Amino acid sequence: MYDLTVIIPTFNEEANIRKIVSEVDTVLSKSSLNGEILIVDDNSPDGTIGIVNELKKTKNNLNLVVREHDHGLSQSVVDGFHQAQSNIFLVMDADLSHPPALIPVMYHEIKAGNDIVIASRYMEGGGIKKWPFKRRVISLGATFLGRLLFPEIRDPVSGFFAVKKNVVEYAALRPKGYKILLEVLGKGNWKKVREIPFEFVDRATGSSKLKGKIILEYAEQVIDNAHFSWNHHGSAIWQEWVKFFKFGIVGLSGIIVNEGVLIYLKQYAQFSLPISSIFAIELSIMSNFTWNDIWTFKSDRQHALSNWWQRLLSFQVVSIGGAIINFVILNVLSTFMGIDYRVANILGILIAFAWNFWVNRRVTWTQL
Ligand SMILES: Nc1nc2c(ncn2[C@@H]2O[C@H](COP(=O)(O)OP(=O)(O)O)[C@@H](O)[C@H]2O)c(=O)[nH]1
Ligand SMILES: [Mg+2]
Repeated sequence: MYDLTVIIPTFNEEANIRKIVSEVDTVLSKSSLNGEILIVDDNSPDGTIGIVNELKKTKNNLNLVVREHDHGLSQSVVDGFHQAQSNIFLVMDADLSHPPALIPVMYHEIKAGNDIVIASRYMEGGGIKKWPFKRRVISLGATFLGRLLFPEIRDPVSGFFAVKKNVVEYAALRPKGYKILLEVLGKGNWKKVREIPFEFVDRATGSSKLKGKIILEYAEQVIDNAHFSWNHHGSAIWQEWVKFFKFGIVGLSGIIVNEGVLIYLKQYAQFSLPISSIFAIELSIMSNFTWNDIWTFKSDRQHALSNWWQRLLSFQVVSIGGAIINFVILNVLSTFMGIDYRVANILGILIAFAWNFWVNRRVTWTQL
């Protein structure tokens, strides 16, 4: 039994395969890890398979799976999960975009109790080198969609990650397309995830296999994962729906506070309308904050912005941003686009609500 299995999916990587295998092997032995290297190849017509078979003669920790059916990157990785001879799987590309030096770091993070460790491009210290503008836009779009499901995870579509066997062992993965990590996050059995930064370097040789069809498959996958969560209430996405729902209830309660305070101050305390309204709005923000802090995001509170004042301030600022969004959408849609102001306002409220939830989730009450 190995300490970990480095799973490398390949398709036509004859120009890179020697180098990646040797670099991974060096890192493993330098860090005294008894690691398996598992190449999962989709029956490449180039020299990849021949080279791996030749390397296998001198490296007995190197294994090869050649797939002949159901061609695809995610499918290959899942086959790798099933063939691996260890309890920790680490997935990385063959084209040297992912630095092998991070392997021991990720391994130790798993050993330290994390279920999933993601090498992230989109966090401080991470980045992407030498990527054409078009690739950046596609990647940011995919990341944004992924973050709608996992607001706290900065790079939910990274191709470089490690995972404990029991996270994926019985998971109903429906691998398709490129983004196997999203599938693992959506359907795997996990509690703790950790991200570490890295700089992605675009391949120097060979060509990318990313095509338009893969983008469509990704959109399908996001919807499938959202749908899956409706029947699996232990999943991270379901927990997110619950928070979204609670946040909505709190928002509705804020309307009552706002209206009640307004009527009280105006009618009984005889304040002017603007003054009454400012107090009413502010009190409803405070009340919303309190309910969200003790109810909606109860489980995130101890890890979130540690200081109560910081959370309150952050919530305030986000709420003001939400109010501005509401205002701008209402006015732009009704004044310039001729949309009925009542409809425009509802749209404004909904978009401001989504903004409030998402930004607060990622800033005010985030665990990371
Ligand atoms: N087994 C298998 N590997 C693939 C397939 N498509 C891409 N890969 C491998 O997956 C990794 C990432 O692919 P790449 O084309 O570099 O994607 P990019 O970095 O997003 O442009 C590389 O190691 C490829 O060889 C596939 O259909 N099957
Ligand atoms: Mg690549």
